[in-house]
Amino acid sequence: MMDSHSTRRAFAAALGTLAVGAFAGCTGSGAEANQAGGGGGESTPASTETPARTATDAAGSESGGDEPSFGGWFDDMSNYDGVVDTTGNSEVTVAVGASGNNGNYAFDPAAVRVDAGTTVVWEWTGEGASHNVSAKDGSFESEMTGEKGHTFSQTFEEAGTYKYVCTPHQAMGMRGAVVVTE
Ligand SMILES: [Cu+2]
Repeated sequence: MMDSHSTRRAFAAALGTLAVGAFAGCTGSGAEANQAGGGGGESTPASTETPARTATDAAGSESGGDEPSFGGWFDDMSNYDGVVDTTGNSEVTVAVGASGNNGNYAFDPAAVRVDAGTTVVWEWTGEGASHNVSAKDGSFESEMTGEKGHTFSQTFEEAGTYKYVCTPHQAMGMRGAVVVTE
């Protein structure tokens, strides 16, 4: 022990601070690694933290398993804040041209949960140029307009998830979904 210790000291003295950092990182031996400070000492705890965080995140999203994933439908969207529960209402309003996605390129709420038989009314804010409401499955499609106060309605009788977009702004994140429950 004493021998290798003094040998290290000798190396350190000869090679300078940079070499001490590298050497301490390799051996990982307690006090000496801490004394070496900077480089090697800091990177080791950081790399053990990263997997711990990932595990926490994974557990978190699993516990929210009630939330539909939508297959990444709402990825890269600034205004998506989960599915808003609007069950218990026969009519639900969604703003078209709400603030979001670097302008007025959002539906608000982006995703709503409604009872079967609910009528969703999309109401145009008049902001962010012309928008429309277009179902991915083609089951409904509104006019393309920028007129403030314009509305488009669709009554959802069948349970399921209905994704829709604003055709010109879908790539910017102007996407929505109606989740219809029984
Ligand atoms: Cu739009």
